[in-house]
Amino acid sequence: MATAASCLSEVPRDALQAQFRAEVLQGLSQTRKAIPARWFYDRRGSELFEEITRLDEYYPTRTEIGILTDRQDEIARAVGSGRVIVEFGAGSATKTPLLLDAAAPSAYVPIDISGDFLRDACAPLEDCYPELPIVPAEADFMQPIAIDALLPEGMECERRLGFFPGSTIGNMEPRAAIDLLRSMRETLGPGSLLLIGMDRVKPRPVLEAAYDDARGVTAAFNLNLAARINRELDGSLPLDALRHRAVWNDRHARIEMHLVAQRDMGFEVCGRRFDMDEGETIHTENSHKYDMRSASTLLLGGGWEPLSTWCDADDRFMVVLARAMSDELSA
Ligand code: AVI
Repeated sequence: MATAASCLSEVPRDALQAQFRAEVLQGLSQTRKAIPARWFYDRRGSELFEEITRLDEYYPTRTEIGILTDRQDEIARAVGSGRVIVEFGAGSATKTPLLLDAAAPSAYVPIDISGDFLRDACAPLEDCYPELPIVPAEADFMQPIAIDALLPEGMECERRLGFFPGSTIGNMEPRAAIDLLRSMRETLGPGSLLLIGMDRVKPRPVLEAAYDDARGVTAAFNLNLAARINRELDGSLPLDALRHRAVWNDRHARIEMHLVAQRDMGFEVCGRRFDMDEGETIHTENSHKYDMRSASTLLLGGGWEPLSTWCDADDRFMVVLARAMSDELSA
């Protein structure tokens, strides 16, 4: 019953490439150079991220999997069965089956901007869940998506459960995170639920080690963004003169990743010239961390009322179930 290849709704590659070009050129032209973190995830970047999730220092993935495993029964009771599960981001081979087993959905819709990654993620699920309609959508989930058109006939009215694991919400500035939550509410519709992973604030050494591991995988992940610009935008960033830095910003409750110039340098991207002084940085990622209060404030701002929160024994990570608020309440 799996219908992966046939239901892909393609995002025009040219449009995506034009957006990458525009955002990189704009980001490098700012006084404080910055490039949105979503451009990390070409094929190489996605592979490196998978490697990060297995690092000793990087606790979020295994902690969240632990919560989803240990609390599977409670989560199952809270979400009920028969909903259409919409996962924002290509499903992870480890997390998605935990939810599919718990929630017995009527269909599964993973949404991801990378068609290649989406196809790879769906193939094993199709084998494991031959009866489940799997409807991948290659799209930018930052915008509301009309998934009705993709669903098998008669399934348009089923209630939906959004799944957004991994604390990916933390990679957005609070304002953008709220916009995303609102757009998810629109994609999922009235009566929907959202199960979302959120990383918690914790001591600086634990956080900084998680984003600057001893094996240098996170450094390679960060540097791959510069390599991608060189590959795809005819860039000449000197990779050997850029160094990875991860630092906790207490005021904004976030880990920041930067690429730091090791010397004065000049380079080109798409024929445009840019300069960096020694010590100047390109800010490549924010990873916000939450306490109960800030998590709840963010969700309410995005139109979602928190219903239940599950944490691990060390309070490192939380999985929150929230309910879509009505338009009047969330305005
Ligand atoms: C995808 N995202 C939630 C990761 C994070 O922890 O912010 C990305 C990441 N960057 C460096 N390591 C992991």
